[in-house]
Amino acid sequence: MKEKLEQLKAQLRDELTAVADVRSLDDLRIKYLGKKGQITDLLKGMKDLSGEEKKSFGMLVNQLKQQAAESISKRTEELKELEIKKEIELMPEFDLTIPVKEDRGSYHPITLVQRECERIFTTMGFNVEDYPEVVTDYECFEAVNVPKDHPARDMQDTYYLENGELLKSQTSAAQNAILKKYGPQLMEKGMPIRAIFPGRCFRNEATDATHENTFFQMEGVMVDKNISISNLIYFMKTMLSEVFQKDIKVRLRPGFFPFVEPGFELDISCLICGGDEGCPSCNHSGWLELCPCGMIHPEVLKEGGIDPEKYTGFAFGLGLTRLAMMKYGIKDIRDLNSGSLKVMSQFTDDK
Ligand code: FA5
Repeated sequence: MKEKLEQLKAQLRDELTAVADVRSLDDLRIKYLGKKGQITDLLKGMKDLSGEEKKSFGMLVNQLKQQAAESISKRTEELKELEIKKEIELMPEFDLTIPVKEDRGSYHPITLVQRECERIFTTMGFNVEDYPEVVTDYECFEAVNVPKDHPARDMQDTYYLENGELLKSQTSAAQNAILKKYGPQLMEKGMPIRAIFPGRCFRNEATDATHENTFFQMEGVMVDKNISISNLIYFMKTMLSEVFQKDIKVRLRPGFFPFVEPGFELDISCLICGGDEGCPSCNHSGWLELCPCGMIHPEVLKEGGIDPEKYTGFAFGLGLTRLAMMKYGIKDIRDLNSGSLKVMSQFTDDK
């Protein structure tokens, strides 16, 4: 048995030196240390030895087993390093001075209209604000005059987290924080609050050509002394004529939102069918609900720490995703979330 042990040791040493790649080393490991390997066989063969022999021989075989494992792993490391070196030698040389192919991607149509709206409103003195997508029930509803049992909650079902927070169903969720942030800062110095806050909204609803469960809105608020509906109409008109760079047919009709009084629905004539015939993109009505708006409800101002006796303001909730549809002639809103490069790469920033 001892002879066999010595013979195995020498044989393993020779084979380890001869082996030239990592994969063959693995075969070698199986040959010696695998379930049916030669060293394993030696251990199995010990059953016929006497007690004392078993002890001394067992120790030697275990030593050999450990040495074999160590030398195989050492050799594996050596060979891996050699293989890397060989690969590096075979690599073609790089010429860093060769000009790269400038095949840049394009911006998503929603990003394009969002940036355009931000540009338009910042030139009119508005700040652009960011706001989280996960909000509390207070931010999304209660702070904007929609208490827990209000029927208007039925219009905006959304997705709830286990901790009771929710994915915001409307950018109005940021109104209260914005009023609180800018109220003391600006109003006490006699300056108006002017802010827009674009953001992704979520609603648990059936999708169709104009409804998605994930879409973008851009909220805007302006608060000062003597702000009236005419200011609201001025800003809405300016925004639309700048975005479309042409006259757009618009209609303003009464609309109910608990956070504004009075409230309006601002619709634009469908730019896909021209507004005459009606099509799936405007729900066959010729008009598209784009930007509900109104005068901020006194309760919302009060909750935001602003005295409604002294100040008034307007708010609007522009449907950015629908605006992108109209601006770029996209017939189905679902294309915008499709991730299809074929569809999305057609749009470029024409500014
Ligand atoms: C609101 O979300 C109000 N927070 C807007 C508002 C703000 C009113 C401030 C008054 C003052 P509404 O649910 O109608 O309102 O949504 C506003 C706009 O978002 C719609 O006109 C539409 O353009 C867009 N929108 C709403 N739901 C979807 C949807 N499922 N898919 C795509 N766009 C949508």
